[in-house]
Amino acid sequence: MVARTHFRTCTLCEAMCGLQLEIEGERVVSVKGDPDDPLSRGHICPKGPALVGLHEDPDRLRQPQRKTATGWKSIGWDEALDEAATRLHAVQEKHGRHAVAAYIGNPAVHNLGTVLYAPSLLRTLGSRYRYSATSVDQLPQMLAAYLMFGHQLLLPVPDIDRTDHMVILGANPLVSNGSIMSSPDIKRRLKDIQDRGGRVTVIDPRRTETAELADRHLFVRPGSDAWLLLSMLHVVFEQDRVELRHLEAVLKNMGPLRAAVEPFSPERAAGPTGIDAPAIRRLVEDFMAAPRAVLYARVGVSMHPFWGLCHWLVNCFNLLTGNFDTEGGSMFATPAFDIVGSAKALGIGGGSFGRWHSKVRGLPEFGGELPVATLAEDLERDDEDPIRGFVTIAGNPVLSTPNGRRLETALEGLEFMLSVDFYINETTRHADLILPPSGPLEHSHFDVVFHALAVRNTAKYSPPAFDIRQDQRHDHQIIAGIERRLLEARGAPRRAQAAVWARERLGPEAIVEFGFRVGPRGFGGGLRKGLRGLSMSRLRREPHGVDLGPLQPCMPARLPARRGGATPHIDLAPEPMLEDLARLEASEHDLTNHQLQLIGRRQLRSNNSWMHNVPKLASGKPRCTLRMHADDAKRLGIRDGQDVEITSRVGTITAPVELGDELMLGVVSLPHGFGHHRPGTRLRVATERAGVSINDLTDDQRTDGLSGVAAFSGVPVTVTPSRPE
Ligand SMILES: Nc1nc2c(c(=O)[nH]1)N[C@H]1C(S)=C(S)[C@@H](COP(=O)(O)OP(=O)(O)OC[C@H]3O[C@@H](n4cnc5c(=O)[nH]c(N)nc54)[C@H](O)[C@@H]3O)O[C@H]1N2
Ligand SMILES: Nc1nc2c(c(=O)[nH]1)N[C@H]1C(S)=C(S)[C@@H](COP(=O)(O)OP(=O)(O)OC[C@H]3O[C@@H](n4cnc5c(=O)[nH]c(N)nc54)[C@H](O)[C@@H]3O)O[C@H]1N2
Ligand code: SF4
Ligand SMILES: [Mo]
Repeated sequence: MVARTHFRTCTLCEAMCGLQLEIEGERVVSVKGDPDDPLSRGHICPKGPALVGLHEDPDRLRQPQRKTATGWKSIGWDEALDEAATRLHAVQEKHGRHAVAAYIGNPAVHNLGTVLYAPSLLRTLGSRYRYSATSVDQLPQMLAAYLMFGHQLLLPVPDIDRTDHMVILGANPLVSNGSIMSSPDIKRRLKDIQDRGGRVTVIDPRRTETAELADRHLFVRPGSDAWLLLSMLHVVFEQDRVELRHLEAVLKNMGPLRAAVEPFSPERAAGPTGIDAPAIRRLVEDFMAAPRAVLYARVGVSMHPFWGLCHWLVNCFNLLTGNFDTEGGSMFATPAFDIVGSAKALGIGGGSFGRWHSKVRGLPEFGGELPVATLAEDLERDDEDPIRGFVTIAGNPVLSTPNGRRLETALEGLEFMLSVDFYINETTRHADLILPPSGPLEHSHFDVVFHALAVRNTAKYSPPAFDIRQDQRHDHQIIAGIERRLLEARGAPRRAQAAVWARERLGPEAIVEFGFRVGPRGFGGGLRKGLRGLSMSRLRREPHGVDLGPLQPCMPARLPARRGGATPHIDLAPEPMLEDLARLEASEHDLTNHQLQLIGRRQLRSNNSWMHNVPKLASGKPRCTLRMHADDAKRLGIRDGQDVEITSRVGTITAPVELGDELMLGVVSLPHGFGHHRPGTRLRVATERAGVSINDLTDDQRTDGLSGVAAFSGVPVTVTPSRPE
């Protein structure tokens, strides 16, 4: 049997760990961290080796599946792609262009084929009803980037390898392995901060795994972070400690920002946040005293009704304390494939906000899509402009978006639903046709997204570990295949059809190569030197990847030209943010006057909703438990380990309770991505440990008033001991 060693990037999370696979014939016999990968330096987590479980999973689909009266039936690819295009076309012919909605899930950004090909299909579909996991995730960060810097993809990352004080707000990177901060081996990187005399502070309603490692942990009341951030900026102004460094000339609206934060003293923020004023002042003092410091915030402050404000304020705090675009502060990656520079060519664009609004609740469009919290009510509409067709690519919105029960009912009313996915899961079971792409070891990869969000500039290409069988297709082939047939069905010009055909034939590598040639424009000379000679053929010769060095200052050169001819600048006080402050002030007393608040909890062996079918990851004691403070439990007459009923405005679920002292009083926590008991799925391992879905409790009507993004965190709930049957 032929034995070989294969190196590749793990695509399961944002850390981009280098993997070293030993392969004998058709079998992977071992998976280890690749010590020569310049970013991950040998690190992996338990999910890396689980790629093999995914590869070998007997439940993973390889051939197109058509739903029939007697169950799923395998069909050929030509027939399947023809059917997909014909039926989408028929729905649009009958009900109009906007009658087909689409949802793109999280793994789509971890897959080169979907990243590069899906935007074009969406453009061709031409519907304004586009949704994605962005609006249950990083949209507020993109909104802040769009309004402040002029480009939705200019997302700063913490320069963790050189900072002296890192403040982590609403993120648990020890478990999530870092997000909008690709930083494999995060534990070591955080310990290195401490070893060089620096400190780590965590601000979180739960004493998380990351908080355990930190030098300081502050409990913060869920949903109150905007108060905290405003008061932190208040202190900077009050003490006259604003330090602008090299960006002074491009910063606009300092006066309005100063006026906006004036009313928010730490003394006032103490009430809503639950953090006393001296602790807030000390936090800011320590931050300003550190030679290099960075404030980093992630989904914990992106999932409540004021998350739009938070990421604006985080950027302002780093900017005003002189920790922006400087070593050890909040910086931008300058990747070989510059997704910012290439955004237009890829059909992604620099951003847009509020060009249209959802029909039922009037939530704003962002970057061409609507908040997914409106998906169910949009599908339910029965007016002159109904949605009757639906496409999902790499997503499981029934488990991952608010009020999943309402959504799954709405999916039943469609005329045609198409899913590009390799599992029959809680969402795709509703499809009429499932087109399964190749698995993660069967396709090539170059990370155009996460190289751009990494704490160090590197570049790496992974060829497929295994060839696909004759009867399999890659995501990019499926997506381009549908698009080309859709154009054909519409009688589009031959030129347009030929362009899609050419892209399909060329494959994603050719587009990456093109990206290397055209980018990166406007960067400093040093970076250009590092990139000289970078090409697909060089990357193919360097299986561990290429190191392009630490993050480098790149501002203001990288700021894009503004609409209407305004010069590139950084807006410290965008109008929509200032306007939203009134809503925040009006909520001051709601926060301290609540019942129990439910928050989420990511787990190391889990990955949103879709890795629960790999036996090695699913084993161990059940993880879908409600964590609660023992004092809250006592008050409510709840015993450790018993089943409890958790009730919100939209539903009730039952889960076992685990007591401890790691949660703030009044806060309970449940992981997301479970609830695999729905009938009709083909997830034999996951179904055995089904758990319950937190998103049967989260409320589609509870959104951030600014961006319309789902407010998963801090959901008001009641918890009662479960009545025995
Ligand atoms: N309550 C609550 N809800 C949450 C969150 C939370 O913290 N709390 N987190 C939110 C966040 S941050 C996110 S990103 C979303 C995720 O939400 P989704 O993206 O909707 O859900 P996933 O569980 O990632 O579903 C991934 C799907 O993609 C398929 N898939 C995997 N790889 C590929 C591939 O290469 N190609 C194709 N075509 N399909 C593939 C899988 O089989 C699975 O069906 O969930 C959100 N939901
Ligand atoms: N193992 C594993 N890794 C993952 C994933 C996974 O499902 N499992 N998902 C991936 C995805 S899609 C993403 S987006 C990233 C997310 O990466 P992270 O942002 O690091 O995600 P979480 O671990 O959910 O951390 C959010 C933290 O916010 C806290 N929190 C909740 N509400 C509030 C609040 O109101 N204020 C504050 N300050 N904190 C709050 C929670 O207690 C939690 O500790 O992780 C990725 N990595
Ligand atoms: S940390 Fe993320 S990238 Fe690294 S092995 Fe685990 S899942 Fe893969
Ligand atoms: Mo996410």
